[in-house]
Amino acid sequence: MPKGYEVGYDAFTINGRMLGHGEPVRVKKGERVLFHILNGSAGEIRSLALPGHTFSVIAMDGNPLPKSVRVPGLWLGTAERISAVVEMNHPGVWIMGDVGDDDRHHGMGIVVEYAGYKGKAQWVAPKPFKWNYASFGQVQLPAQAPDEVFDMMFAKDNAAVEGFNRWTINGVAYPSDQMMAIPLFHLREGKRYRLRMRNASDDIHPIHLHRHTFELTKVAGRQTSGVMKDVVMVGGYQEVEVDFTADNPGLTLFHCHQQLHMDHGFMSLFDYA
Ligand SMILES: [Cu+2]
Repeated sequence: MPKGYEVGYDAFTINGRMLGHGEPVRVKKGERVLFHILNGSAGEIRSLALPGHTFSVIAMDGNPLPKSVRVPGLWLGTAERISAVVEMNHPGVWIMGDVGDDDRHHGMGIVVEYAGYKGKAQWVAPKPFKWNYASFGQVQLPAQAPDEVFDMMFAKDNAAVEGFNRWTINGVAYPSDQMMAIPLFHLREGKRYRLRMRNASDDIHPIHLHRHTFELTKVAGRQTSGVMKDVVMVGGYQEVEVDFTADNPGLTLFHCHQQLHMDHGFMSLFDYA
């Protein structure tokens, strides 16, 4: 099958400025700096590294983690938020930027400048690292059992909508001309639900549930608990399970946060009985 169209980008910014423009982040040796990072792109997944430094992640999507977890770099799907502390213990003038050279060369970075240091900002590629949400949770403590499980299969019809891919959840593409489509998933207030999501495509989907916070319970076969989020990336051909309590009656949209996927079917509606 021919592949569908994708969107490309020419310029990338942090706080509205491309790398090399705007003011650097000015720090002093010994400081602990808390970064609140939001991936505000409509369609891009981002990485972020700062040469010679590590990130202690303390919160995801605004929810504190059970414990802080130190990682060499960050990975954020569309609309994800990470709060992380960086100990400034490696003086110099550095580029904090995307590990993808092409995106960084097109602006995705910001200069971190230590007091007393001048000159051209340096980039050093970090050692490869694998992002796994389960590392941020509690492995030994299984999540509470749900009252009901919803199985969800995400699939792609290549180039099916005027050259763009069409996306389906359990075989249904959300109709683009009907904002109030028929709800496919029904909730009862107070019950705990598990979404067992299976990605039958090779794309990564940053999945978002409106009006609720979910707990990650299984990521690619790894049990976890205690990580509360509202966006989670489901990798290509990966399975992810999340649990949530139905505690906010009303119509609730569930969708992939990749705008192009959402525009072509990747949404579904929950309602309360
Ligand atoms: Cu998607």
